[in-house]
Amino acid sequence: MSSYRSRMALRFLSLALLIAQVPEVWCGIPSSEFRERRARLLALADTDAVLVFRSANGQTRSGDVTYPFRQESNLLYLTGISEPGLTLLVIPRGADVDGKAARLMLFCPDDIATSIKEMKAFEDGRILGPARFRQIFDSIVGSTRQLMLSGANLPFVEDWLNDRPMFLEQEARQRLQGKYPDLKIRNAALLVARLREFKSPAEIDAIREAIRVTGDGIRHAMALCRPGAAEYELQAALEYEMVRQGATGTGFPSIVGSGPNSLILHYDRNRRVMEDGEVVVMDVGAEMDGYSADITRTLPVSGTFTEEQRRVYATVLHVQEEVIRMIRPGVRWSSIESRAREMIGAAGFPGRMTHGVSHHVGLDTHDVGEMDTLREGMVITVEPGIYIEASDTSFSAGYRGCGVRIEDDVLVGKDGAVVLSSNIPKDIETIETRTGRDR
Ligand SMILES: [Mn+2]
Repeated sequence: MSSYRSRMALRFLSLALLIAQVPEVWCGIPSSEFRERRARLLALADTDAVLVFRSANGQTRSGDVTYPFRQESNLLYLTGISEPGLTLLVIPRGADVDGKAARLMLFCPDDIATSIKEMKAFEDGRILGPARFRQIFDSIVGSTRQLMLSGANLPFVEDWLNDRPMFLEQEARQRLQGKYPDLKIRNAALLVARLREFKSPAEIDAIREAIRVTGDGIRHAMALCRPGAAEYELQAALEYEMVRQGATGTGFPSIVGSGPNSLILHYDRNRRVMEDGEVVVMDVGAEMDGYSADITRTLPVSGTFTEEQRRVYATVLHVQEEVIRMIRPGVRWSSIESRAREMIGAAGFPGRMTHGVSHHVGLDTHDVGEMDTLREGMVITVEPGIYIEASDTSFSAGYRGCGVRIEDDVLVGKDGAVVLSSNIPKDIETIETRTGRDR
């Protein structure tokens, strides 16, 4: 057999294995909740609109190896089905399909359709073969005023040979617009965001579970932290606990930044060997049933903070606790943001918080939703930080090259904040006692 033919045979085999996999439906959220979400979307959407949600594309890593598949978050929110090749069509006014009215249609390959039917995961709509999409879409798009699209996040491809970005989706939209000049094409993600920004009890449970295993990972990493250990040893301990307890992975690449890396907000190389006298920032989150945790703890590598590090840490902790106390429905996001900056400035570190103090957390680590006023049912992070560059001569040497961030996930409850990650240690005494305990 030529090497080409054996390669093709191998490729066919891997394709066959892929097809034989049972479609994955996230197990933590009941199918009744997905039905409710679709009903709420139908009620929210304009009756003259048509909404289309499309699976994420698989991403090639190299050759025929792909990155782990992650479903597009809006389609995941509306169906719970984590498979490529799906299209969800939502027609609030209804359309005639084979003589019967339908408002929700899911287009998918036969094998997946069989499993979805067995799992009763789409009983409020019609399940149709992928080839039917074109036919049904063409029959309704001419009489539609608004087309709302949400698909794989593919804003542009860099055409580096010609030094220009290529906006593929824009091109696709322009073609459609040329065919239907009166059609308004909008972003369906903004509409779904209005549902996603409030978390149901089942979603809060999923986030709590993601936080619980993240906390176990942090405790494990804390115990192993010592001078001479590499950042990746802590990463391994963190992710070991997450995966061991059923997490599907991490919601984002684990950040384990020691010494100078503690200043790099999205540092995820994690290759450095940690030294005595430094701090290490661990910003991590497990993914459970599609939902992500987002927790940061900062440790003294040796198990004891220096005097300067202790002062920075105590300031960040004090600011974090104050912001958490402020949280309740009706409070403006801008007021918690400005209060945090004001306190950090007053403590002697003006302008040294180089990022926002809070964001939504959910299916996406940086989840969707408005950021104007806090409302009951939102889940947000509270993550002040202070970062003093090595070159910052307005501070004495002991402060320089040190970054501290403390981040918890908080439910905006009726009477105030419910800290979902409250049992992950952050007070100085516990941090110092537990760091390096298993050295
Ligand atoms: Mn965060």
